[in-house]
Amino acid sequence: MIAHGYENLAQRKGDGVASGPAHAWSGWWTRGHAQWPFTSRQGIASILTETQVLTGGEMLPGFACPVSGAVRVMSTILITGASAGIGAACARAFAGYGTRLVLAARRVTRLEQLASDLEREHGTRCHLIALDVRDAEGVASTLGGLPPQWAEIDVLINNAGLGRGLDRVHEGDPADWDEMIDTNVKGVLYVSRAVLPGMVERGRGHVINLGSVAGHEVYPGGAVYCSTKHALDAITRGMRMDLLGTGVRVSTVDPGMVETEFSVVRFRGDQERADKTYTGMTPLSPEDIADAVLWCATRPPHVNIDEIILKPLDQASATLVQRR
Ligand code: NDP
Ligand code: 8X3
Repeated sequence: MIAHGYENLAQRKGDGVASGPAHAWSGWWTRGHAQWPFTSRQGIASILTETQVLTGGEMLPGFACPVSGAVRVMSTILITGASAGIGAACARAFAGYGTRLVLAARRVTRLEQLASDLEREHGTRCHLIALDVRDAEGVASTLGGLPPQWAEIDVLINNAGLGRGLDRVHEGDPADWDEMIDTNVKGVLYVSRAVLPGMVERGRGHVINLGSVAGHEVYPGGAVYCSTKHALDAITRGMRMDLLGTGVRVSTVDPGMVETEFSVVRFRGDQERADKTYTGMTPLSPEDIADAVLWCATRPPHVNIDEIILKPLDQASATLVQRR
């Protein structure tokens, strides 16, 4: 089996994709609809050696190298909103797996710090882009103008998003509504529109959206934020239908309460009010979410994880929270 995949790789370089968890001595070598598991240390080593020879030392894009340390998964992952919280945690998780990262956000200084940490800790190669996902033209030109070595995105993590306030509809500020809708809904569409054609052309790729329990429930003061996450849920399901048969996977990871800068942003810098959100309960960490995102991305090629909903043990619904 291993020899078969090896021969295909030798004959059709660049045509195959393999993936597998970094901590395990197993993976899937695939070409077209065919798949071969590889499970032995010896088998992986010989495939990798040949791959490196074929590509002049560069690993094939998307080729997973389940050998800790020396070899890397060379997929390219684009993460929006990578400057904080869940996006930054995803960057760390994927860097630990050995991928290359395109990190996007408005606060580039933060991206620079993150990239420097990842380079030092994991040897990760990062490409940083200043991106406001609300800017349709900026998104199209920035993502359309990525340098060739960064242009082939294997996994898009649509994470950038925010809530503004907890006002009742009859008291809310329309500027807050615009910001949430423009970021959480239109931003996802703009970025996906720029990235998806390449995935479809290559016949592979994965879009992972950051939804929320707010996409499944509504809570007082959350009418507009919840509507954006309900819209995102519809976009995710519609995308999966539109992309059926293209080889592109579509997933959504929908968390409950996660302690990040989300509440500080929601309450416009009021740290005391933000802290009260998590008082007396144990929220999820950004790393918990990144773990779920990485798990979605590392399933065998024929598997699509549609949706993961994860909440703290102390949270039973959007509004029912156990506090001590
Ligand atoms: P954070 O506030 O910690 O991070 C939000 C990220 O989004 C930042 O990196 C920010 O970067 C980026 N962002 C915001 N607006 C824009 C924009 N216009 N253009 C580009 N980037 C932008 O929040 P979280 O990490 O918690 O949130 C990440 C995602 O997870 C969001 O979609 C959120 O709705 C979702 N979520 C969060 C939950 C929680 O409890 N925390 C629960 C469920 C879902 P910058 O400001 O530098 O541009
Ligand atoms: C963000 C968390 O609790 O406001 O999606 O829905 S919550």
